[in-house]
Amino acid sequence: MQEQYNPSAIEQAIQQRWQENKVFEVTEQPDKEKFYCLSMFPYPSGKLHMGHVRNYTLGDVVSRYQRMQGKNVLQPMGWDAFGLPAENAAIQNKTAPAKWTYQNIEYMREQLKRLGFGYDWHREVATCSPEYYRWEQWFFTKLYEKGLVYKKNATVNWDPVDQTVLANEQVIDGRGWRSGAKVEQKEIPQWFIKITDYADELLADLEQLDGWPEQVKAMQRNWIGRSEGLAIDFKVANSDQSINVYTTRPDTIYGVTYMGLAAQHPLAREAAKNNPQLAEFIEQCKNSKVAEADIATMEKLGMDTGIRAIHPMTGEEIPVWVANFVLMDYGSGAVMAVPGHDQRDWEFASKYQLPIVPVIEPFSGEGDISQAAITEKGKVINSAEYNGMSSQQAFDAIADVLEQRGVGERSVNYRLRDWGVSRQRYWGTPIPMLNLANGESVPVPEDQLPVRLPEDVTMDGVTSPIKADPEWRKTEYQGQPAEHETDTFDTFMESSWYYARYCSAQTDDAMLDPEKANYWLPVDQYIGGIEHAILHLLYARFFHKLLRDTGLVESDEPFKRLLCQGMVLADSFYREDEKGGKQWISPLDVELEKDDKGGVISARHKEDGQPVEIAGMSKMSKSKNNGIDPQTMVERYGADTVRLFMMFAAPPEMTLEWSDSGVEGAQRFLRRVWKLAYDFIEAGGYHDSDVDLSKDQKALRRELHKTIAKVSDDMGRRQHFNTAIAAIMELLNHLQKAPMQSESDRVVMGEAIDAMVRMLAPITPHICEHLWEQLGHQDSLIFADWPHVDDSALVEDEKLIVVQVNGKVRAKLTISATASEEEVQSLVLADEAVQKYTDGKTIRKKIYVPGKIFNIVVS
Ligand code: ANZ
Repeated sequence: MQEQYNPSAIEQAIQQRWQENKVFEVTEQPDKEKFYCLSMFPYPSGKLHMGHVRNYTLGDVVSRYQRMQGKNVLQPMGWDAFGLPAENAAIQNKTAPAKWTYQNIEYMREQLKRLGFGYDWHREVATCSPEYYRWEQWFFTKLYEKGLVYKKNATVNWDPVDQTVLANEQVIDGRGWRSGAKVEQKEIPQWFIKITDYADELLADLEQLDGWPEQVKAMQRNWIGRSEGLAIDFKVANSDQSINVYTTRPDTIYGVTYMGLAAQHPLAREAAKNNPQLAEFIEQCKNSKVAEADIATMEKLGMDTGIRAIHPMTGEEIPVWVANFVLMDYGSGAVMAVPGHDQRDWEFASKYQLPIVPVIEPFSGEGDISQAAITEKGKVINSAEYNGMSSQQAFDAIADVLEQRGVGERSVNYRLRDWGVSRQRYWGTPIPMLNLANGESVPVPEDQLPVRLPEDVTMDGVTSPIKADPEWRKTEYQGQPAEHETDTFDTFMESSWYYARYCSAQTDDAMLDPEKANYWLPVDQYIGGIEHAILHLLYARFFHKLLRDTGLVESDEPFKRLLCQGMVLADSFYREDEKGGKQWISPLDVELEKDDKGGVISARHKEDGQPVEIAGMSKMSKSKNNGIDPQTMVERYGADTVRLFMMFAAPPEMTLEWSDSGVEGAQRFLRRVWKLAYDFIEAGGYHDSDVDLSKDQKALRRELHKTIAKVSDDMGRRQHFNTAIAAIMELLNHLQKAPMQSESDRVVMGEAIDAMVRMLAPITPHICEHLWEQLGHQDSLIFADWPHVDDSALVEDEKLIVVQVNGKVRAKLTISATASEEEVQSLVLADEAVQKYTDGKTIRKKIYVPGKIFNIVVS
């Protein structure tokens, strides 16, 4: 064995061996417990960043740990390969998006292998390959047949100069990224999937997900946004029309002082016919796209339509306004405005001097209606016979009355909208629909799937190549000319079912082989970034239910346990340029001066030695030039060190601060492990384990088994790998101090090194595999058992009892662990050091804390 630890000499050889022996390739073994560990697949952007490394190290540690528990572990990897960045890169580099993407995949696959992640590569999927997306297309046509897919008009960002639709990312300050033209809102037909049909189930099934962070479940709940309310018809004065509104607060109905209509509301359009000013205002509203999230902060604008509505309780006439904060696609596109108790209504009323009437006295007694709306519930006032009721009582009473009169209906509303899946971009899955001459749309027949996306294209930066090519779309349907849909799917479609495809990646005659899928699913541990807490997870949960209802899987939910890892941060540095702008300097180019405690005193540029400004820790990003390239770190320190540092620096959910000294510390630790094993082997190892152990040897063994117990709990149940590593480090300190001269010394040492190597194996698999072999094991460490706790080793023969007299420590006695209280007492009282303080005094009290402290009170 080499005396020095040299990662580059061992890591690649070991990776090679894993690959040759296909140790990570798995098949279904019905008699063995399975464990499916999945990390969110990357977008093939070009190279890995530290966020990936953290995510994938966590997944690999969990996988290897579970394998050592004897489970049949599946850990796959693939590529979320469609998306806009490939189109931008293609324009910049004058290559086709496909070529750019496949090159990136090749490169990043090698990077993953170099980090030693144990993936079953024969299940690799790239979502841009026809073998993958053909099943997505097939599934979409099945959903169409089930009535879960429909087409409707929806607004898109329209660049009037380039005559093209823009993705949200391509709109910068309201203008097209390329043309600089003011972006307009345009309605075009688009495809939707009815996720709202599953809103109730998506909400209810969150209860099953015990292994998910509470915070993520709360985000899902809010996104689905179930509310209970009342739909009410307000009659329009001098007309037989009425305005239907949805409200969650019928208890405030006596506080309605005006109505608000969305700009696209049919009544608003009608009123605009002979009111050019109103028509112009509506036109303006059309061009400012409002996301629900912006409503609270946007400037509230409106215009009186001249229409009057009749209040259903008081019979009074109230004005009807068009208001920009009312959304057409929520509820019914109209609101009964209660400015006293709704902040949006309050801002609007304040601006246009509409009356604000308080009808609720909040339970807390707090709030000033002249400053802001009082949104808290409370006791009803100014509301005729309902005065004095609570909000809840008034809700029920008013809802009853309006329902009886046939102008109200209790209803449940969801904030969740149907999923618009049409994108006007090129680099995506072609939507498998045909447009017929008569205006109808039909799904592409199954035997004509996949609808292939041409890969050998030139991008002009404006129009999607499949839209620009008049030939591509031409086809036939039942002998009649027809055209292929030229829109592609939202890329969330591909990431909604990849986890299932991995289970049956080689199946080429079906989307999934149910037998295989049901063996592996659900995923036991899913790991990824919190940025996917809402949409990706919601869509994947939705798809799983769709797969279930198509008979392809049996479970209700795709991911049993979820871990969202924290961000990776690094120090950032800058210099100001002449214009006062910040020039960000890579941490690799900066030399730090530190005080004795490791605190940074100053920072200088390595090149010119001149000082640079320290901007503190922030997320590794291009904009702050503080990304640390994993490749460079692996080349410098080896994969094991990078992995160890990542797992040691913070618990998984917390942010992780990159630090050079931390990485070096990780490397030093591995050197010490290596050295200990080297010394042990040089000392001759051991040959006869049937030896009697001394007190010290037993104590060391106890230390070892205490560590195994803690590390097992930290790694398995708590998933706190950093404290597991800390415990192993402590164990190493003990081992380094222990002798190796005698055979019995080495018996204990051998057991300890063996266990330590196994405990570190999930985290630093290369060095451990090498040492394992050097220690004389024939079989790979990959399939070794996790070390077991020997309970008998934990039993202590003797205990240290602290003796206090009148609260002061006067003696420490080592007493047999099995001694009874009487025996302990007689030994304590007979002790010379104790007698010095008790002689000639009266013992008033004796208190024994078993195995720890003996208290004596004398006077
Ligand atoms: C009167 C009222 C009084 C309201 C009050 C709230 C507080 P959630 O909980 O999100 O479902 N609303 C209804 N349709 C709307 C639309 N198309 N655009 C904008 N706002 C709309 O919200 C339901 C509430 O949002 C409804 O209850 C309505 O305002 C508003 F003290 O009605 B409320």
